[in-house]
This record gives sequence, structure tokens and C-alpha cells, in this order.
Amino acid sequence: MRLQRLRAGHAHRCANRCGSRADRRPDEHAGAADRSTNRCAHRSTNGCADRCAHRWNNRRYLGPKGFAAVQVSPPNEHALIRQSNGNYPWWERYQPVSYSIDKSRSGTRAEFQDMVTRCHNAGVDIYVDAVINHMTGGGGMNSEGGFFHGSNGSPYTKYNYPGTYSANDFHTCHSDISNYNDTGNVQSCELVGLADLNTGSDYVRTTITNYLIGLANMGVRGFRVDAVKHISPTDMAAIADKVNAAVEPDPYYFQEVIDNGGEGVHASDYFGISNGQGDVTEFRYQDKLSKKFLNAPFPGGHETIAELRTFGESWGLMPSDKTIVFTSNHDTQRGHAGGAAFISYHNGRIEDLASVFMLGWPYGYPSIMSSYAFDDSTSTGTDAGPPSDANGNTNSIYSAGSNTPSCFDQTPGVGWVCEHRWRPIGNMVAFRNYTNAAWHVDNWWDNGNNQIAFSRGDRGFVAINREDGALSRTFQTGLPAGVYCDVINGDFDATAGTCSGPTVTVDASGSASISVGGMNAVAIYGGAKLAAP
Ligand SMILES: [Ca+2]
Ligand SMILES: [Ca+2]
Repeated sequence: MRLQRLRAGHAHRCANRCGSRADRRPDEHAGAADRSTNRCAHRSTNGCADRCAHRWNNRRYLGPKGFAAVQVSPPNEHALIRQSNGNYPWWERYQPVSYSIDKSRSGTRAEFQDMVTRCHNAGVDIYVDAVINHMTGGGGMNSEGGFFHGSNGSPYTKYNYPGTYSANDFHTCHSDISNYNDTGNVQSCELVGLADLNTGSDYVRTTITNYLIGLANMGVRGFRVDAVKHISPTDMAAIADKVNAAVEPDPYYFQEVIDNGGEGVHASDYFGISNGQGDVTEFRYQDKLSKKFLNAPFPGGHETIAELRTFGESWGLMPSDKTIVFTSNHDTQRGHAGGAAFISYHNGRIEDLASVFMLGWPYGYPSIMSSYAFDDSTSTGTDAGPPSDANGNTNSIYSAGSNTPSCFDQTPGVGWVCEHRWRPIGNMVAFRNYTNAAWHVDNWWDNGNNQIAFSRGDRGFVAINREDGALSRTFQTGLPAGVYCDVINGDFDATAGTCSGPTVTVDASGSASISVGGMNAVAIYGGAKLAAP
């Protein structure tokens, strides 16, 4: 988290993300072909379908769709920050008060455990957003004359969290980070005023480690390490090693490093974590991809998606097998991560098409944001937490008595957007899993502007039309002859071998006559081939 735009005290928010860790490295495909990460920021209340920022529960969708995992919001006790409008901002969860998971805005320990278990049973891992660089930005006496308490009732003041940390557990620099070229300053001073833990001390490392081990013992399989750019790689390595020594299998770590270049800390500083198994977020991916899909202007022209033909490491991005990629996350969708461009669900079809590209393109481990609705035009709106009760407890995404989550409502304050359930995005997860076995791009075609197509060996084919007019032509798909379900505009029923929407017929030479509507896409793959008549 970087939060240059946030004032003292606050870090980001977690919107819901739902992603797809369909995987990304050729040598890893066999074992990970069913990967996909779904990150959410809802509250978690139920099963394993979409969870995240929901309450600790919801399910029944992620496993069948092929999602590998869900990234959930920080589950530990957090600051309760009530703004003058009565809102509890999302970023209060990025201010730990203790590592108890007995009560957060998403629910209780029992609810969290139930979610982890349900997801595990559905073949979906849970990744916890681990906030371990810092504690709170404030605390002490509140305006009513009482003391601040965290979500589980623990009293605290900045630098003193009874039972967890006291003053000598923090770095001695008590001022804000002031020089991003100075690694020591970035890692030992305060990120937007948040009390910075002395992660070099054995006591602090052990306390953090015990928190992570406890989660792993509950069935959590991975950690998104928040703000790791502000923790030295030495300290992070020591923490991961302690956790790994205590649990089997070793958890998966992916680390948040916003590295847009030109600073003292580099994403590559963290590649060695967890015996070289740690991954890192690639914020430049979403920045560069967003500019193409937004057709960002430059003097004399604008960027186009045809330019994505070589997208990947040759653009200066991290090695694919070290990278977490996303079209948007909870920070970028609010303009909080320093990138020049960003897209989100507010961009409608552009978010769909960019996600189709990401899931179809062999680079990185994709993560899909699953948001709640918010007003992106004001700071009040971008601060807003998920739909909550008057005390800041996140609402269930399920209405009373319903097993169907309340998705697809973009009304700020009440709606859950659930991008991971948008048909093109949800169905492309299985496409990615199926095409992992062909980790290369073939038959690239573009019109020099905003219409592109490519195949993935003989396993899948995608055409994306980010123009208003229709795209109709005969494509070389690379696929074996047959009738395929266009999973962007219909759903494939694997049991019946039928498609609820349009189909594409591929002839014996691999060619197919395909028409792609304006601002639409077509995707076909071997796992969604209709039964022979
Ligand atoms: Ca630090
Ligand atoms: Ca181990």
C-alpha cells in the first residue's frame, strides 16, 4: 500500500477481489492447472463462492468455475474508525490493533474457520491479506473522552497495544517516509503515519510468525503480504522461514511491492523469499494494460490494444513466474497506487475486455478484483467501506433466507459488484486453466487498432473487439475441427455438452468464420466443445 493520497492514518482498502491464479509457469502447469485466485473484499459469511470483502461466507461458485484461491481481507482485529458521515472506511482494516481474529468487521473466528473449511472442501484455497509492517496511525483518547478500542474490544494507543506490542517494538523513526530513494527511510519510517514495527527484532518476528502460523493451522494456504516494500527483505525472509519451519506445506506468499521504477526498493529484492517461492505484485502490468484498453492519448495519437502483441517480460515487466497480475485491485481502482492509468468496474465493458485479455494471455498469476460499489468521484466515496450496518459490521452478501449472493448492483453504499461473476470473466478462468498446457501465443492477428485475436496452441482461441463496429472475418484458430461454445456470450454445460449461447464451428484446417460484436469478445477452447451430434 502506498497511499500517497491518504492522510495520516490510513492505508488502503480492500475491495473485493476475485482473481485467478491460473498459473503461469510452464513447469508448473501440471500441478496447478486448476488455479485461479479470487480476491474479494466483502465480508465473509458463508461459503466459498465469492468471499472476501464480504462477510466470511459465501460459496458454490468458485470451485466449479476453476478458481484456485480467494484473497480475503485482513481477518485480524483492526481499528474502528468512524468518519463524520457515519462511514467506517475500508482502510481501517489496514490498521491492526492485535492479531486476534475473534472479531473483525467481517465476522468472528468461527465464521472465518467455517469459510476456510468450506473453501477447502470446494478445492479453493484461502489467501489472507497479512498486514504486518505496521499497526495503527492513531489511538488514545477519543473525542468523547474514552479510549479507542479495536474491533474486538482491545484498548490501544499508537505504539502501545497491550498484550501484543509496546513502544520498544517499533522503529525509532516516528516520522513519515520522506525519501523513496532511501531504502532505510522507506522501511524504517512510517507509512502515512502508521506505527512501524521493528521487524528486525526477534520478538516482533515471533509475534507476527505466530499469527501467520495460527492462520495456516486453520487451513489458510497463502498470504498476500501487505506493504512489504516497507519491510526489509531480510526481515521478510526471516518471518517466512519461521512460518515455513512450523507448518506443512509451506504457505504461498505474494508480496505487495509497488515498483514503478526510480526508487530505492525494487520488486526483485523480494524474489528470494520463502526459498525463492515468493511472488510479487506487478503494478506496471495493470498500468500498461489499462493504457492500451483505455486508448490513452499521446501527442499525435493514442495507444491501442494491437500494441499488446509482445506484452510481457520484453516490456520490462517482472519474470512471469514471479508475478501476480491484475486489471485492477482495491488500491488501483481508487487511484491509490501511483499508476498513471487504471481501469475498474466503473469502465464497464472495458473491464470485461481487459480481463478477458489477462486471463487469455500467458503471463503471470492473475487476480480478479471483486468489488462492492463505490462512488469513485469523491474522496468520501473512495473511502467508503463495504455495505455495512450502523456499527461498521459488513453486511452479508446474502439476503436473509437466500442462497444466492446479491451481486451485480452498482449502487454505492448497498451494492456488490462481483466482477468475478461477470460471465466473460468467470468463464475465462476455466479457459486459462485449460490453456496452461500451451503457454504461448500463436496465430496473432490485429487490425492495427483495437481488434485483436490469438490462439493458445491447439487449446484455445480469443478474439477481442474494443471498437464499436462489428468484427467479422475468417480466423485461424489453431483448434481441432468441431463446434465450440463461445464462453464470453454463453455458458457451457460440461455434463450435457451444450452451450447456452452462440457457438463457433472450426473446420478441419482450424479456420472459423467468426463475428465479434462491438465492444465484445469471443473465446473458445477445448474444454467447452460441444458433443458431436
Ligand atoms: Ca517498515
Ligand atoms: Ca514447512
